[in-house]
Amino acid sequence: MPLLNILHHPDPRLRTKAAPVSVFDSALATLAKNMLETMYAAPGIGLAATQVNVHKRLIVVDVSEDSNAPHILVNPKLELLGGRVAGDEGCLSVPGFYERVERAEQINVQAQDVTGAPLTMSAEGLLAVCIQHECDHLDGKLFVDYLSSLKRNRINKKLRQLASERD
Ligand code: QAP
Ligand code: CO
Repeated sequence: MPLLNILHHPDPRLRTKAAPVSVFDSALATLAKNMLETMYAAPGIGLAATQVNVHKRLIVVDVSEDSNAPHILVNPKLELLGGRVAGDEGCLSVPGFYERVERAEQINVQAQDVTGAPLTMSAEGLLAVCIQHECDHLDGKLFVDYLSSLKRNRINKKLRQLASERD
């Protein structure tokens, strides 16, 4: 199975708002499978379709120790419940940087599975944080948007530098 290419911040394509999925075909299932494989290979705990330059509302997450609890969420809708947690977040599209971000501690999620069947789940802790982070990607939002402009500008500068050294 091929690994997908991951876009890196500040690529403007990461700012695209993803469209709802309406066709639940084998191409969608293949995309979800390849996203999981790409996430595990990184290694990472979450990946949104936006990050592989597919602008559809699809995320994959797995925060388990043994990489054996994948969630594929299509057209996810979040309900933020009680509690705030602050934790260090990273992102496969912002490689090498981890910063403190505050999120809701508990959430409910309404989504569809890869066949289009409705799916609901509740999550807390790291899983809840990861789902919120990935859903942000579908709206063109990155964790660096929550940081001070000083921190964000430093990260932008460094990543531009690294990108220019590569090509
Ligand atoms: C989102 O991020 C997340 O910088 C998923 O060099 C992360 O999987 C939510 C990664 C933390 C909550 C907490 C990042 C891999 C992976 C890097 C990831 C890197 C290699 C990030
Ligand atoms: Co991310």
